[in-house]
Amino acid sequence: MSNAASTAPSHGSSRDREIVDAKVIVTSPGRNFVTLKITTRSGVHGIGDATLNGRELAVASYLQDHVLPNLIGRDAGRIEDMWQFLYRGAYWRRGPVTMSAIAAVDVALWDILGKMADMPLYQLLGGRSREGALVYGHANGRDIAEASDAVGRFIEQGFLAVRAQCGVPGVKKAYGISSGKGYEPAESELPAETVWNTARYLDVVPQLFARLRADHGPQVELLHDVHHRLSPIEAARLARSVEPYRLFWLEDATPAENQKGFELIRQHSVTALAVGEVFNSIWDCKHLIENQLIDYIRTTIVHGGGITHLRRLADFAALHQVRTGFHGATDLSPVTMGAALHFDTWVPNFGIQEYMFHTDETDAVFPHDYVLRGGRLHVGDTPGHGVDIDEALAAKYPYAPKQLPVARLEDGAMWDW
Ligand code: CS2
Ligand code: MG
Repeated sequence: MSNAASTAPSHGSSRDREIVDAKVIVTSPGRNFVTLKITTRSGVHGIGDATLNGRELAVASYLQDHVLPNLIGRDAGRIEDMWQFLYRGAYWRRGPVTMSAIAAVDVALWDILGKMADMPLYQLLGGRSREGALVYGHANGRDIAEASDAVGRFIEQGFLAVRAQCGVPGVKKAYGISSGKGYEPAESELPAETVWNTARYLDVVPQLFARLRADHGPQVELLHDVHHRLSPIEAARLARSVEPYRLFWLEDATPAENQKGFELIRQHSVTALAVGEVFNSIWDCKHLIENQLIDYIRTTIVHGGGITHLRRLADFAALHQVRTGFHGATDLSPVTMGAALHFDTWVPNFGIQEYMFHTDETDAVFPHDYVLRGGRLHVGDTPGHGVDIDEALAAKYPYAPKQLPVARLEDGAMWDW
């Protein structure tokens, strides 16, 4: 940039950085995404993801009706001040809707800063700590044999870490099991109803991991997501029963509203624990982290207030030997994936990054420069976070209401999903 022609736009003054346009784009290329696009007077634009699965329009409205009017005329370079303004200034703090909206603004501003500085985001954060971010893929099967085959296919593709879920005998639609072309839980306009049986689940999971170690050996990292289905003592039993198979982590073993539950798991097991994809702020995990009740924190950029807040959370976690393991399901758009990968490339206490393939339609709407190589995702050197939106293409995929499923027990009572 320093030797750019004199006709190149200037970004030096606050007038050049003035936000002149901000808009919310809702698109559904295979699934719904909410994206914020902010443009400065000097013509630089940045984008941020604001997708909250099954509640997309609540965040779109929060941005449209309550945030956008505050952006116009402000200095896009005052990222910290903007974060404080939207967080403290709103009076109503935290919560997934608010924090996703704040994240969208924050990520768009970091994207703009990168473009103005002509630097990739990881460089702005402090530069590379690693060459690529270790990722885990999702292997699902209706039964143990099918799940093991699926793990094998990931290993053949070069994955070094794989999350494994399998059907539970006698349970019709278990969590994480695809109905055919890949796993996308928000499939219907009204929530699909699934039935849950804890006893059968607790029997099958150790058998699954025994088989996976027998079939695939000790090298591959294996992960499992309980999806908040167990009580603390059930979670402790599961964590103990899978110890011989050395899981990389056991995720969301029990709902985290009651954080005491994690002490109970810790008393009984040395299986590594991950939690936090439904958290929105450092305050949601402060107790878990400072008491070393977890090993990986999964809160990611889009639902946790953006890079500005996640940087604080990661630094706090580092003090307690807790590593990052960002959520990365398909409901997090490529914009979040791009931003997360820059963060992963920099953050010293990185653990792993979840990665599910987006559909070709989604990839076309959100052109990006990250690539998967040797089981790791690598960011490019495009200034900013390296992800853009093709607005003309996005307009071809109108919003289609979809909600996440719910779970019930066999007697019909509601259960945790
Ligand atoms: C899951 C997600 O990726 C995960 O670990 O828990 O599939 C989650 O259910 C969805 O992202 C919910 O939107
Ligand atoms: Mg999960």
